[in-house]
Amino acid sequence: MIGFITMIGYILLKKKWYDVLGGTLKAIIGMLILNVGSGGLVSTFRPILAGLKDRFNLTATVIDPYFGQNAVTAGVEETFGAGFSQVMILLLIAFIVNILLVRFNKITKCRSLFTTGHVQVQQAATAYWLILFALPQLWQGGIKTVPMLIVMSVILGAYWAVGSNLTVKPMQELTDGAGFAIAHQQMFGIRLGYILADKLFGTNGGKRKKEVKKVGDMELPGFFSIFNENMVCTAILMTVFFGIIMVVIGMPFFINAGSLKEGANVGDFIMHILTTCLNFAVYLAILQLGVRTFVTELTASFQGIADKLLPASVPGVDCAVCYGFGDANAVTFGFLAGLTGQLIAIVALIIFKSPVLIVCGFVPVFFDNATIGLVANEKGGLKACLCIPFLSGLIQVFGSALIAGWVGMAQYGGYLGMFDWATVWPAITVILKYLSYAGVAVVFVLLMALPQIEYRRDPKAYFLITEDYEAYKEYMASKKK
Ligand code: ASC
Repeated sequence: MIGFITMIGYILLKKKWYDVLGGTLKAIIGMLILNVGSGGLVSTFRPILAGLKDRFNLTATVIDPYFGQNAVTAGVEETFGAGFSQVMILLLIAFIVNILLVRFNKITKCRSLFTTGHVQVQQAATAYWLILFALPQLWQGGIKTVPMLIVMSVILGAYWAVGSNLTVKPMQELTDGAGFAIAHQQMFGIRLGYILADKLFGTNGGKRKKEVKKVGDMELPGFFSIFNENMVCTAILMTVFFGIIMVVIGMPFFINAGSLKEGANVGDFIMHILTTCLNFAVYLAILQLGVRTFVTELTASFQGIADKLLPASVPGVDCAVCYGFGDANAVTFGFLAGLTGQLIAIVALIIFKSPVLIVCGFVPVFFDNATIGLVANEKGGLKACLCIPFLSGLIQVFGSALIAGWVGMAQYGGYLGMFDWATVWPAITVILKYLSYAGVAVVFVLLMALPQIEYRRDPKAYFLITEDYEAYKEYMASKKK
């Protein structure tokens, strides 16, 4: 998808054929490098967190996009006998809705296009289940499912357009105008974190005189100065956190899983813990290299699309793309704060004997909270970078427990669990469930109102921020005087 968009963009900019080829290859390779990094993180650390479930013999729902997708596939086939193909049609129509909303952004004010394919598949599957749960009367079977798919697509497509649009301002500020938005699973979380960080810990839109101490501004003395170096910081913190978790899970688990040999001793176990944990820093470094490789190609070529096809728009990309910007340590701090929040929430579920138990999955706890922490740090400094992801961790677990239990996904063992899917989507499901068809209109209107509200606060700045960031900064500075 990223390669295709880059190619179209450069062709529209009338670049020479070999420049189109070179740029497109660089964009694809950068994206593949990013996938090596994020895939490595996920495949190494997901089994460890999921191992907690086996260690304590819990019947629990894992919050993770892949577990969620498997659960939905199983549930949909069992309940409706419909296969995954309907989900793919839903995805396609929703994507067209997103394109149209951006194409007509003089009216809709939507400025960003969702390009993160794997996330679209996961979300289409989950939205399919949630909407059918709320509006079972939509289900007619055969050709009569067309109206159902259209209703679903309008809601999902509006969520993609509006959600990624909410991240435009936080991302332009974080990256000093790199020209992309986030198209992922915590887009409302990003904007909420941005607003809360500024209001609670920052200058409150310039109204409060205050020096915001960001993660990168900290001057750590003596021994602690080594934490200023991102690789060292990540390596030490991950070794402590995941080291403890791995010790708690115990050696037999890793022997069973095949990552330690039969008859391994304590020394082997310690070596395994060290290499696993240090690999966190390795994958993070790979991920950032991938970002640097493709971001400039994608955003430069997207100019062609913004000029000719989708005016004043930016591409919406994977949340990991922003880890190449801002204070690198904010990624690590945000993650650890979110993990702490999730673990506390899980203990609370156990203590209060919740009928649905949650186990944290790596993807929500890392990618949501690292992203939210990075944005919060930019606005509200270190305190925001720790407090807001902590809160988000609590919300992810409690929100997911409620929705997964209510809609019956918990019994299939997984739920998507990312921030927006523990907050915004449960709210959408409640509205649809209680207002029925009128709820569809209510949800659509509420979503579409968000870009309108942001636009009305400053119509000139609103499109300038994507069209010409330098001019936007000058304009904002002149407004302050
Ligand atoms: C997700 C998902 C992933 C990660 C990845 C982060 O939601 O399914 O594999 O986040 O996109 O880079």
